[in-house]
Amino acid sequence: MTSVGVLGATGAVGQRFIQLLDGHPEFELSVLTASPESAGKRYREAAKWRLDTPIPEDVAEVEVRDTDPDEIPDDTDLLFSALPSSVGERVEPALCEAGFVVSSNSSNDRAADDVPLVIPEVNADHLDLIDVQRDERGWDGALVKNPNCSTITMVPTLAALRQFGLERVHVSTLQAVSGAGYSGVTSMEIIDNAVPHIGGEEAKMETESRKLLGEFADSEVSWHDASVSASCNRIPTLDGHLENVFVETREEPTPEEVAEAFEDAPTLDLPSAPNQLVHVFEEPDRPQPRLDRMLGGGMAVAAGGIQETDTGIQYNCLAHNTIRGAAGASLLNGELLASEGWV
Ligand code: 11C
Repeated sequence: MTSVGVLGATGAVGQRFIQLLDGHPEFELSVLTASPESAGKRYREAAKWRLDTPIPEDVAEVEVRDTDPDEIPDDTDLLFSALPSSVGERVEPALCEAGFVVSSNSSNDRAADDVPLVIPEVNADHLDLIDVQRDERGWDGALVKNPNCSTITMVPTLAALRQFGLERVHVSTLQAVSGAGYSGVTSMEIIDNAVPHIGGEEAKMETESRKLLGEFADSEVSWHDASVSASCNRIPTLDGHLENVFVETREEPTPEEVAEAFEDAPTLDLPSAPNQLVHVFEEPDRPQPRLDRMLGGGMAVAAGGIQETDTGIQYNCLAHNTIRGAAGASLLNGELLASEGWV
């Protein structure tokens, strides 16, 4: 078994990590960290547990530690990070320098030239940037990132459309409240409302998508030159980000060819990878968050409403934002790191 830890274990994404690691066939949870206020408490006291499964018994009594490299046992093979980015930008590089491999969901450093930003089914080859990281930063450890949840929802579909020559992407999102974390929009406080702006989210979708879709060669990633513009909206859904995507391509695929490309999106033989990466619905009013977010255990992407427009193709896509879009994404990157021998 690979010995793993969770940094920032008490928050919305941290709790998902604990849930997804329970009974994992390859990973054994050995250390939990959180903010200094939680350090020293039992996990069941420190975490205000909000998920629909109980806290795993063997985790409930674990003592939460401070997020400091000295607090992490040397024999921890892999650390998952759900730290706030303001903490992650300081702590994660220090942990990598101390020799730990970190698979992080935090938004810090995602755009850095030597940090692999990875969706395993889309750009697993970008992991080789770790060699650059180790050469240039002198780290024994490594830092790998997964993208933002709204980006993960869309990019598997865009990757499937690369064969038609991606030129321009416009996306408008309808994002669940859980994306704001437990300290942000905590419940349905925005019922009977919608918020037409999510700070920084629009820019992240634009940059992260182009990095993920970029080619890796000669020790660097050349970002894809498609233009991506995003409008991000918060709606009163608990979990699951729904997105309306408009794509312009050099070739003119039919909706049937687009559906086929989605259904043929590659999958991987990793414990948390779904059997089918993109599920295509023929019903025009699907996918919907409440009905479809748990496809593939919450690790699949759903698409529907595929149609031609005057300028290209339009469709809707959906993914579970705290599973495929966050903790599950980091977990899958951890499984990829293990399967490729980086841990
Ligand atoms: C939201 N996507 O729904 C955000 C949360 O960059 O990982 C995740 C932010 C990130 O508000």
